[in-house]
Amino acid sequence: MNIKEVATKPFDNQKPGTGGLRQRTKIFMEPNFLENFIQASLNVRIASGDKIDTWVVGGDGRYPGIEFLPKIIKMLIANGVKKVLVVGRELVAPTPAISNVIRKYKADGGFILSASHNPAGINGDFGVKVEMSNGGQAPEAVTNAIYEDTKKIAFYKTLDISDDEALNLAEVEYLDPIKDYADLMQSMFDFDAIKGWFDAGNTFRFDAMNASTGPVAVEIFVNRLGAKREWIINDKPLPDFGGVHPEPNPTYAKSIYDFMMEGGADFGCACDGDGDRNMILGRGFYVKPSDSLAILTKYHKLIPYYRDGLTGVARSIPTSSAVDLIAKDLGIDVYTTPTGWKFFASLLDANKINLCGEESFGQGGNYIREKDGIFAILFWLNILSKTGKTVREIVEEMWNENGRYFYSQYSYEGVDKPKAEAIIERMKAVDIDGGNFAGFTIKKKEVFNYVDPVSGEESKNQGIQIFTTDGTRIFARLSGTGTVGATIRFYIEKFEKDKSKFNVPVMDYLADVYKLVDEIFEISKNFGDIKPSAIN
Ligand code: G16
Repeated sequence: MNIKEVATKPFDNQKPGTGGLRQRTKIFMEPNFLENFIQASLNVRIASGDKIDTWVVGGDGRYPGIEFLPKIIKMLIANGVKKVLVVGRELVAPTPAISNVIRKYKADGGFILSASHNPAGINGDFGVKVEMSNGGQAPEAVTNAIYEDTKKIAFYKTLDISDDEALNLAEVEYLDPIKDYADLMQSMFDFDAIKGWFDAGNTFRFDAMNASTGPVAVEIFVNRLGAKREWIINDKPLPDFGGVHPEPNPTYAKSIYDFMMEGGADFGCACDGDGDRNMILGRGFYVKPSDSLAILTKYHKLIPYYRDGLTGVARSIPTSSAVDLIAKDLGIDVYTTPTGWKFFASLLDANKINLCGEESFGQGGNYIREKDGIFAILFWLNILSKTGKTVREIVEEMWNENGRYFYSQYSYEGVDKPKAEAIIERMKAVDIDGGNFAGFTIKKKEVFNYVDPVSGEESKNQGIQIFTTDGTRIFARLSGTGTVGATIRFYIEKFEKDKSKFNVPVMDYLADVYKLVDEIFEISKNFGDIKPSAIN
């Protein structure tokens, strides 16, 4: 085959964020933008002596992934890849299913064409997640090296053949994205018990948000578990996700949220664009992702896969401390990592943990190296079917036993970037320990720096953490997944033991903490009369 080198020039906007490289779709479509990033990723793996014999390419079906596929295949083969495993003819599969393929077929790495929960289409976002042989995202050392390579790249390698020829090369194999993943889930959860829960007349609603999880959800919930077909909504994957913002939270998945708040079904749930995030809802009840992680930890023994127990659990540092109380009861370790699923990978690889999760609507385990929306939903269904309790009962019982962490995550999305960065920089530098603000006394402020307990790799400046003397915790960081301006995220929590207060609405309970954050971070002072665009 004719390998050719195509001259190219570096772009200055190819720094990978929390979950791979994300940019506006139109930027990704600029000549050589995709090619440069793919080549840089391969250069780094080749330079470090890694094998790149087998490579997986998958995606969440967003535009223009399928058009990018032949370009990527040509580059992979030209760079020495011997086998390209494409997940699904249409390139539609949830990220966790793609992670599973990498592990199952012992691939050396992969590319997932997805910008996750970001909107899709020509006016939306596109992205590439770079995956390692463990089925997890490249660690920071690798993404930093890729970024350095993008700054000096001079050419990329490709094949001198047509797109059609590339798609039909003998080296290219197309895999069924659904069966392997559905089989994996069936091997982990008690499908008979869940089927019994549906047979008993319990009602369900799953919103695939017009994205990648629809076909898998139909196979698992309807074909294998007996849910009614009409309970799976927005299940046809569309290249622009039908214009919705596919982020499963009360702000962007408002229709299923409202449906469930009005008591529409016994259990409701949704997944994001690439199926790694989930939202859990009971009849008239919303489960915060941090509480969800604590519940999964508490009930893990009901899940066949976890029958032998947990080795340890992990949460990202901005996630609420609810899981810590459960872990203490169980006598297992809790690790706290920076935001980003890639930080869990080394702990999972070393078997220090086998369950983990984040406030950003994600939980997962050691069977793959990505978070997994359907996994969390099946986990909940398994718990409901085994306990016979409702979602509300399960969560309220945990609060009654352990106390409740009132928790809120809220974001100012797409704000002026220099201003947002200046706010964080000022807070890093300022000495506020012992100071009084909005009726609170600051006990301690610190910058969160992380050292991976397995690899020793250091990740500095992962956010700002503040404790007040009354036990309130505030965490602040800039999002690493946005593509326009900057997004400032705040995470606040306060522990309550008094049961009579458990039903106070979260926003009322934490009202004075929102004011405190505004005052110390000078949000209104900088942005005027601004309201958070998403509040969970
Ligand atoms: C990605 C990472 C998650 C992380 C999230 C944070 O999620 O995989 O581990 O929690 O980003 O996003 P941000 O930096 O915007 O707060 P995803 O679902 O977008 O791939």
